[in-house]
Amino acid sequence: MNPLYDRFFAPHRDNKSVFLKLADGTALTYAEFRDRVGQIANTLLAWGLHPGDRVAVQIEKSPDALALYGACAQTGTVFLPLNTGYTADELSYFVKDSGAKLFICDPANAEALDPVARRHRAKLETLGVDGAGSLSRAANSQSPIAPTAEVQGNDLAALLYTSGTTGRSKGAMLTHDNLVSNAETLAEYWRFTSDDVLLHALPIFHTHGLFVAINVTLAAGSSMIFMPKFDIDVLLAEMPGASVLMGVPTFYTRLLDDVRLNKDVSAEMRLFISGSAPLLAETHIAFQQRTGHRILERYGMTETNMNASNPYDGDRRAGTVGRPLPGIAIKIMDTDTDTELPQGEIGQIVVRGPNVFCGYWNMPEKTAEELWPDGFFITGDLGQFDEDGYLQIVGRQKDLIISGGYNIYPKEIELLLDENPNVVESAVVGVPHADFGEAVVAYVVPTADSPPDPALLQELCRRKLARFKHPQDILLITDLPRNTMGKVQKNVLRDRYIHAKQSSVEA
Ligand code: MLC
Ligand code: AMP
Repeated sequence: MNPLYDRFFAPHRDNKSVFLKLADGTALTYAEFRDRVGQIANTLLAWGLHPGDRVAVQIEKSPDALALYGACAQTGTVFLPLNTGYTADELSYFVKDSGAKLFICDPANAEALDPVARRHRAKLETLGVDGAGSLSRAANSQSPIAPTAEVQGNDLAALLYTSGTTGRSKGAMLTHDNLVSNAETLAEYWRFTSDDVLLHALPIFHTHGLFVAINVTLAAGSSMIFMPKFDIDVLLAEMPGASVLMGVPTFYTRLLDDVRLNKDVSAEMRLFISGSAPLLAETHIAFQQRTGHRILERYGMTETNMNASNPYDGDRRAGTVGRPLPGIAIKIMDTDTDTELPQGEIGQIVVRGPNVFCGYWNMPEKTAEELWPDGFFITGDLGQFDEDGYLQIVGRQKDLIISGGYNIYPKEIELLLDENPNVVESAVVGVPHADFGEAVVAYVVPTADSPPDPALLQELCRRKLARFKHPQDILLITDLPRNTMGKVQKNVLRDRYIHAKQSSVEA
């Protein structure tokens, strides 16, 4: 038995229908894709990988990148996808912490990442787009028929790192059963069939673009228009030939900013899905007015896959994420007393179901804190249920910024800024951003004698952190505002920044 491979890859062995429509106008059938999965699986075996070994990958979006995911499933190895924007410093932590046996990167980065792989004793191989790289080359001479590793439903299929409030990233361990159960639930809930054509413009190193988009497509045998990245011109040009779009809210605000979005261009579409960050009710309403489509908003996270969704039939309510998905329980808890709150009251959202991960890699204490013995996981999000059972997310208890659908933990940036000898302390906050929803701003308290140069601090961030984490502003401040408990009042800093911006615009 091998739940992920048996369910999503093996059945397509003789399936001659199209799996991927590619940017160069070519297409890949399911059968061709499954053969490629087999060739890459044989390559992993030839390289000495065993079930349970971690395969860390930082690669661009390509058919072979997807086939590598399938090959990890088939060989029982653990797929560890990493954001293509991460710097060598960031990657070093993931390779070390996971104990990855194999690290696959883009050929263009191989030289720079060789020291990282050597330091942590990982074998470094490459995979580029268009068949470049040592993995693709090695796979070309392998048989498409590979042995399928015997794994159980509770064995690990993937390790996805999510940053933590302490600044240290945590590896969320996702099992075969987690991934299979959630994709099957979603495919049915959103009525996916083999007639569907999904517009795939998301990155494939996160839950949204990988497990939601790819697994749901594989589960239903649908096709995908597989775009290298979000590109508004390509998206609008392809829309008449597609039926579903999955996107973060920035996709929808950018579409609305484009006059070419109208009822005609979206006439063949049956479903627009949004998630990963809050979709403003005004975006939902404007989209409906322009296209006649009601965006279906859902709620999920790395540790749990998808938890709640607006209905396919029935009322899709703007500003809510719908009801718990079938088989998934969601409760609203009082954070002080750990008791469940009645409908209508705001509290911490906790989730239980076959979708919920089995813990953080090598972090038993952290796992025990957030994953209770009764199976409920503390999401760190705050919400309330309305009288019809629709969940509304009203805020976050965790200190987190979401920019264009990417999560940024302020603590990670604060720790970096605090390393500068001329910085006493710092506070990083999320401020409204018209395109990305939120942007990063850092406040820094300088030492009395020699204040740091904000330009040098920016340079430090550029060197150490992925682009999407860079502060748009770094500002000096004499003291951080604190409440009576001594906790930094980030809301005060946020308001101060917004107010200063407004004043400068008015002036
Ligand atoms: C790009 N930039 C960003 C950014 N994306 N900065 C902050 N936040 C982001 N998300 C930077 C670029 O490097 C560039 O810098 C500048 O901003 C302008 O870039 P752009 O060309 O306009 O951006 P683009 O490449 O079009 O990307 C925007 C985007 C992309 C929204 C399409 O970020 C994206 O695909 N986001 C999806 C994230 C996602 O998949 N999240 C799912 C997580 S899973 P410069 O220096 O070049 O000007 C999860 C669970 C769940 O959350 O529920 O789904
Ligand atoms: P990640 O850790 O990248 O998986 O991000 C998960 C977080 O994204 C959740 O805990 C929420 O805070 C946020 N999120 C996901 N979907 C939504 C949504 N529809 N509305 C608001 N926040 C969301």
